[in-house]
Amino acid sequence: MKTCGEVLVEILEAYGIDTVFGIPGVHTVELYRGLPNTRIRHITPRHEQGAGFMADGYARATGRPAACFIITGPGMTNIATAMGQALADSVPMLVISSVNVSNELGMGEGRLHELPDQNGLVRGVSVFSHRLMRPAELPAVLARAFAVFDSARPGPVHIELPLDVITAPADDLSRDAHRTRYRPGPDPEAIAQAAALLSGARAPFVVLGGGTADAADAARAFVERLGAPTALTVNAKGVLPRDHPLSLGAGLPLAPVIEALQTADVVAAIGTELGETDTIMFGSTLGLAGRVVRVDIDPEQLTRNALPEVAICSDAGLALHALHDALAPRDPAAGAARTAALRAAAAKELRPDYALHGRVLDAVAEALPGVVIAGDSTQPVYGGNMAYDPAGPRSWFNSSTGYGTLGYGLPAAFGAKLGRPDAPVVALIGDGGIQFTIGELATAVELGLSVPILLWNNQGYGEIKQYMADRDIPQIGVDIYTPDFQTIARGFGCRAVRATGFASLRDALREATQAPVPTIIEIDDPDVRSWT
Ligand SMILES: Cc1ncc(C[n+]2csc(CCOP(=O)(O)OP(=O)(O)O)c2C)c(N)n1
Ligand SMILES: [Mg+2]
Repeated sequence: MKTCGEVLVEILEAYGIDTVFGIPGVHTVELYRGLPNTRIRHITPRHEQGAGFMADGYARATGRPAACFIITGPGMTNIATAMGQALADSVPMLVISSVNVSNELGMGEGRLHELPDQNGLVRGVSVFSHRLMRPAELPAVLARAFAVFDSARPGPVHIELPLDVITAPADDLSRDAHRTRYRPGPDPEAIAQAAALLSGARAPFVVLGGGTADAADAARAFVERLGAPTALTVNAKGVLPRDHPLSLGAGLPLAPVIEALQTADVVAAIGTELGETDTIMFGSTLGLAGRVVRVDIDPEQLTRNALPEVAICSDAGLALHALHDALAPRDPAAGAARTAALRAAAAKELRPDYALHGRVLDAVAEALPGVVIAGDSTQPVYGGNMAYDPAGPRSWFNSSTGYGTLGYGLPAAFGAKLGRPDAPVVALIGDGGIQFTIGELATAVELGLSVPILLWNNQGYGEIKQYMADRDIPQIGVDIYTPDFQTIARGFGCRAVRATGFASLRDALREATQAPVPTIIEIDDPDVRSWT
């Protein structure tokens, strides 16, 4: 007789889950009993936050969700931050956990790992959090989770199994996957209205968001037909080719581009929440003067940060196809000229340190064609958000957007490498951020991941130090003790080198992708300014 825990992994396999990140405990061992009967690979991180960040990196690099197996209580509080990041950036992730015995929940009797209300705690960082009360609920709740991943705005989903349910007999359950397999398409009336509005625009402007990451062809055809300058949010980077005449590249947060967006007579915002971390307008509102067309798969997102005149609730790719077909072609020359002028104006606004970060990242892309860069929340990531244009989608993502947590970049790169083993994958993280999740180096050594880790060492919490200085606030708590990362890396079994110039960086990167373990490539911030 198979238990609910055993059957669960069989159903996960039917849904195409091939990787699970987890640290087993006495409450989750029943999930492991059935694993050898499947082709699912189990990865053991060193902290549940690492599990969540790895699952996030895996999903962003591949577009497919991974699962996490997490113990009751501390496992769930540990992964909550990673779920918060995934929720903010619409990243699919399936978190399966245990919870205490169902008829004792909420009693506060001090059971091992007991929380007063685990379900309630996790609800705030998930699309939904379901407590499985009997094995028979399993097929329906997994179908619901995958309906979110396949056909809605994705995000983390949590399913918790009470200890008595995880061990309950479940042999009779169907192992079939029930997938929605469709993407909701646009209403023809809304498309007609949007096309009329866009056709009449004097100087339209397009913003593409992360919702277009898998709709690059449709996005390109649409903006070419409309002939509009097009800005990309961080999570849409690479959707238009970097040298496309209508692409504003990474320049969205720069003042001339923001101003063009704010003053355009018609704006088309596709698959974006128009959030403040993409416009770097912390605490202020974007304020669009023009008429707005929005496309989003989530109706609530259609109303956030800018109320649209035409709201199209649809998959981005399907709506872009329909809009393209409904629009009469416009002369692209005017749009291209506006784009070139905006690009030139934006380049002048780019801070010199951010321009330098862009050059460092261009050197990474030159050394490693097709590179995927998973970044943390560190200065060269902010710089890259404004100055680096990756060659394609799903190849630049970081935790400076949305939830904005530290410690993401290292495990996210490892997760991305597990999802795309043939692609060069690089982590970009600061000396502060890496200390949040540095234990995951052991995981990557164990797995033999050839991941170069660009460690941006400015001896402290540089961005916050600068922020305090700019506001005349005493710089307290930002000059932290800097350990010897070279020795630490070697102690973990990693390689460790220093980059001393652009050529040395390129060589180090190429060597690191051939190594059987991760390589820390340390870049000293003051030195990099004199790199040639
Ligand atoms: C979990 C968490 N704690 C605190 C912060 C606030 N914070 C944002 S950037 C930053 C500095 C990070 O230092 P480092 O990783 O060395 O990057 P640097 O700014 O020096 O380039 C801090 C403390 C945060 N974003 N996330
Ligand atoms: Mg630092």
